[in-house]
Amino acid sequence: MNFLKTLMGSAVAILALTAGSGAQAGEIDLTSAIGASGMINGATYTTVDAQPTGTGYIDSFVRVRDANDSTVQGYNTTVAKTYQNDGAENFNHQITVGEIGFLDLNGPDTDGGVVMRFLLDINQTGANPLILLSEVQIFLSLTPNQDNEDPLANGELAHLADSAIVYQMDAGDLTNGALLNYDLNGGSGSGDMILDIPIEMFASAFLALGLDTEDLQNGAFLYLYSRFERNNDGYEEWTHFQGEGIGEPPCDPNVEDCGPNFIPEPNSMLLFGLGLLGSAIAVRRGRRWDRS
Ligand SMILES: [Ca+2]
Ligand SMILES: [Ca+2]
Ligand SMILES: [Ca+2]
Ligand SMILES: [Ca+2]
Repeated sequence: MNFLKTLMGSAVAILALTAGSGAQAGEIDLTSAIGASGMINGATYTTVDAQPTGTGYIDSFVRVRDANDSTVQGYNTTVAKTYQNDGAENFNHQITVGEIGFLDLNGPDTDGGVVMRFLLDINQTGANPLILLSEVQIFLSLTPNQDNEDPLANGELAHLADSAIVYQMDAGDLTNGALLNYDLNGGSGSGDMILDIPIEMFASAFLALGLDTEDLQNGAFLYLYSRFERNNDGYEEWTHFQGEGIGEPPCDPNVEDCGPNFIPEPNSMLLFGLGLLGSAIAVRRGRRWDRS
């Protein structure tokens, strides 16, 4: 199919939909209940239960922290301490569109619903559990692991080379934000909020970077920049749900596991390797066969 053409048509529809629904502006309050949700500039922010981790922790690709600063920011790169990203490369690194992939939230028989889904895990003190996610910028770039940390004026895009913007929370309204409550999901490593970015939003970035094949699109490096205010205590970190790359049927969470990646503990990793991995591969192969 002509993917880009489909995307552009859908993008126009989404823009019209967003404009017509009086898209929420300003700060959305997600502090009171699991399942609370709000939309900012076409992306959906939803608080979630702790994800079932077994014994593992989420396998983040960007982790931001500095216990002494109330405002922290960062994007995924292996260049340690770019802005306030954590120095650990295994939790701050390049990632591609194809490695994250897409989910189809309403299944293949219903139009739309195809998103890239991120999971945010926040860590605050019990005494001061609220934190404000005050900016999100998602870019595609041809160059991984950049290190520009120029000071950014409010609303200014991060200075990333060879890049095109996919999504900005603060586009059109600097007061946009999502207020979150650590106490809804006490503890670390299992997630507090999901962010859904519709696939249609990628179209203009693909075009701007000249990525006109599925392979090129899947190979584009994705940067997730975020900024937090009222920060205290431990780090804030992002991972993603596991979707399928462009050209594959998106993962359908109604019938299969598209959950976030976790880091299994060594003993569970062994069990996984001996048994579950084999059946998981069989299931995934079966799914592809079913749909081809
Ligand atoms: Ca669908
Ligand atoms: Ca948490
Ligand atoms: Ca903001
Ligand atoms: Ca924190």
